[in-house]
Amino acid sequence: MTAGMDCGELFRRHPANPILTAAEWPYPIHTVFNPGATKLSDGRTLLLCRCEDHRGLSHFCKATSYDGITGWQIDRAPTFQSDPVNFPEELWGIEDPRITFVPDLQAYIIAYTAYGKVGPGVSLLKTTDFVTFERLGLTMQPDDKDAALLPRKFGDNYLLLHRPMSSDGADIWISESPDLKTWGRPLSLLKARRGAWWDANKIGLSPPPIETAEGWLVLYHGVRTHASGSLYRVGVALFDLEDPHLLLLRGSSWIMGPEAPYERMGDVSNVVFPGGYTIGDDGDTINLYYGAADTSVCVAIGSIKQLLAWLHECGDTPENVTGVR
Ligand code: BMA
Repeated sequence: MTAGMDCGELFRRHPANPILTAAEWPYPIHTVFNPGATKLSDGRTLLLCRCEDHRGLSHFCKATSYDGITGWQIDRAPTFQSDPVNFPEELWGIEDPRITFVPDLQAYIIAYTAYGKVGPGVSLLKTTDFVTFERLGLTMQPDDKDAALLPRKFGDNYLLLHRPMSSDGADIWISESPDLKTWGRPLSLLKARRGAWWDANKIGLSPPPIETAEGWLVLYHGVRTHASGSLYRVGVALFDLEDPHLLLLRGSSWIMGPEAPYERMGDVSNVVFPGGYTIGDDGDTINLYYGAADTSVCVAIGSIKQLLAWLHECGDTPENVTGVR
């Protein structure tokens, strides 16, 4: 284990990228990006995409594909839209869905950003078919985003990772709920670093945590702010399987950053923003779905084994993590 060692990038971009753009959409939209993802019981990959319309407001639209790369069937109208009359927290749209299948409920729980006057907040949706949806409402008070649910209860409670803004910065927190409606016991889980680090001052959960035999792999985005704007990159940490509050390892270098032209240029340049993944039949291959430059949907291929090996080689145990205040 070498603190600060540059261990390189871990995801391979698919040559078909970008796999979805506004040009393919069956109805007028401006951009499509930051999708949530899941694999359906019939083997199809489902992406719940964030689509920005020509007013600048976002809604969700689903696309399904048998191979997760090509042949996308896209809903011919928005799949799920904001309802600002009944849910004022959605006045300016809904953004960045993350999907978790919860076996106990036999349902998908989608955590998303409800964007309203008091700022972005985390809301939850429940669905079994991605056709009809039940709103479970705002979890905690805004400003909060970048949330995903873990797929089962730990003791009596579900656990939600999220990113509240506080006077102390933008770090990842974890909160619990017995019923997905009442949330409490917020605890700081992973802190942004400081200074020149790639993940200085602002981090947030990327897709829902990936369950492995060694623990929960948490991919997170780090935001480095420069004179010319922000750079969104992806890093990785590992948390205990039985108690996800416990950090086991954290990488020091990023594992994916904007490099391809479709990531370097777009509405918001220099952004890779993963929101979902599927795991291959081998139990190892990760298809990581991400928004590129807030403009298109892309996929990059990785491996659970490689991520774990990389963390053992390049990651730091909590007492050795540097750069955090
Ligand atoms: C974050 C989120 C994302 C977006 C990113 C880059 O704060 O709002 O939806 O992709 O900024 O603009």
